[in-house]
Amino acid sequence: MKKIAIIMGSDSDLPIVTKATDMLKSLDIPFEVHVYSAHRTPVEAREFALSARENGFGAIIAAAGMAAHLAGAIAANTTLPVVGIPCKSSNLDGMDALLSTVQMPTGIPVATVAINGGANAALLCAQILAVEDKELAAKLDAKRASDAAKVLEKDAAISAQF
Ligand code: RP5
Repeated sequence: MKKIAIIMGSDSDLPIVTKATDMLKSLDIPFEVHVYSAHRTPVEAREFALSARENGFGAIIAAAGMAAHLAGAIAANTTLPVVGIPCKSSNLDGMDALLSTVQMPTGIPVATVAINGGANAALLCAQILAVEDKELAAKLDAKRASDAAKVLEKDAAISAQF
């Protein structure tokens, strides 16, 4: 199976990234985690992106806050799918990072999840890998069924109160 790369702009993004690593672990998907910044370590971020495909990665998650150019900078240097997580880390409640991540120019896409959406970033990468992996697709189907069953349990509990 291909690996997932998770790059964060700062170690202060780790609480959001942990939501992604927890989800990847639960699906037995191999991954690596790194801190590379589009602004503070642009050379390292670029070199990682340029070599990611030959290093066995199938998709890259990029998590950053504030002027969040990391996902776009990674995407500019690879044709692997890049999933951006805008992190809430400033006085603007994450809107700064959301717009910086999602508003990519035509030709260099970044699949942007919700502000702080670490779990969905991992699930989207899992779904990308599952296109060619029936075992992983079955795990994703099972998770959906389990999640639905939990909601129906809550429905039964709530409706019984009224
Ligand atoms: C961004 O700036 C990082 O992704 C982080 O979300 C934010 C703040 O970084 P630190 O000042 O906490 O290192 O580049």
